[in-house]
Amino acid sequence: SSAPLKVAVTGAAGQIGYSLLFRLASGALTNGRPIELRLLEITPALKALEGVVMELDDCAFPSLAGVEIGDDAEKIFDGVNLALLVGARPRGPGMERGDLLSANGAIFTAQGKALNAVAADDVRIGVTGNPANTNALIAHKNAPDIPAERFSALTRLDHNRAISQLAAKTGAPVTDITKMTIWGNHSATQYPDLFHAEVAGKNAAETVGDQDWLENTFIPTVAKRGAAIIEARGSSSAASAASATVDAARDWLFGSAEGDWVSMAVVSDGSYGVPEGLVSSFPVTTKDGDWSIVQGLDIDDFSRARIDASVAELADERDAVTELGLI
Ligand code: NAX
Repeated sequence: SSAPLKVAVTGAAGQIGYSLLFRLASGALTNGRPIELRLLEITPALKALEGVVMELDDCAFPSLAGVEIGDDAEKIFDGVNLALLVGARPRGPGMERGDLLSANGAIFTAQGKALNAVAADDVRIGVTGNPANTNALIAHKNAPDIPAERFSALTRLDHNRAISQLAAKTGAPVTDITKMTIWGNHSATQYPDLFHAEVAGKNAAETVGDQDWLENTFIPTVAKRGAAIIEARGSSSAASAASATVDAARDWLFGSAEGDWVSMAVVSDGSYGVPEGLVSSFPVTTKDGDWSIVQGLDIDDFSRARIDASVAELADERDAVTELGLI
């Protein structure tokens, strides 16, 4: 249909927002279908956000049907079909993990409730703001009328990083890399899996044939890429995070490629021994706005231990936010 897709972005005046909004407005998500942007920020950031909107105006994007900004989630989320929750509280100096979880808990409980009250019936919610998996869990638990499968957290950046590293190692173009999987948490414990990935249709782990590289170079490089970007650039990944946010939303709404899958952190149904209800990353295929976890993959002992370690961290985070009364 040609009715504009209503897309909310939170933290719109931030670093990721500065890249994401222009990709969305240019039609990268909707393939040219008109898009209406609803931009949520905290009150002190609204002036900066007005400046960003001036720049959006100045692009004269043909697919941008309207922009609304504000600091009231119930107004901004009204009728949205997609909510990209990017804004979050970063860990400040001296902040303990519990402080970080409560600061973000306050944001994601409120936003979950607001989405529950006013979003469109077909809303999909993608969480980029960290700790992404647990923030998605909090939003989901505070939005009882929205089906659990409408919530996801972003592990697509990790997925894209893994594709890029494998392409560089094998000399294959990124388009030859398929069936990449990130399992678990979007954190340093994540498990990028080469045992099911393929390079030009051949098993990636066998093609690489180097367990030492897989274990001691590939996995840590992907898992610690965020820190390497901060070290090099002086600030955290922004354009790549925005690009992954668009990739994830586009595939979710419009479908993953035939013969391939993507990584998304979704509410577990117990697949692969991941406790039901945890928001954990899985290999998924998507079609018509729905995802389904790829079933039947053989998980060897090496992979089992890595998945279990990351899932244990997610269970700890869930227990911590349960104790804080956030879910
Ligand atoms: P910035 O600090 O540049 O921007 C965050 C914005 O969120 C700020 O403008 C702030 O005012 C706003 N904000 C805070 N509370 C809000 C609220 N209650 N409602 C609306 N807006 C609010 O961070 P940026 O670099 O853009 O990163 C945003 C988030 O993405 C961070 O949590 C970051 O850790 C996370 N990331 C997640 C990644 C992923 O792959 N899942 C990778 C990149 C990034 O690190």
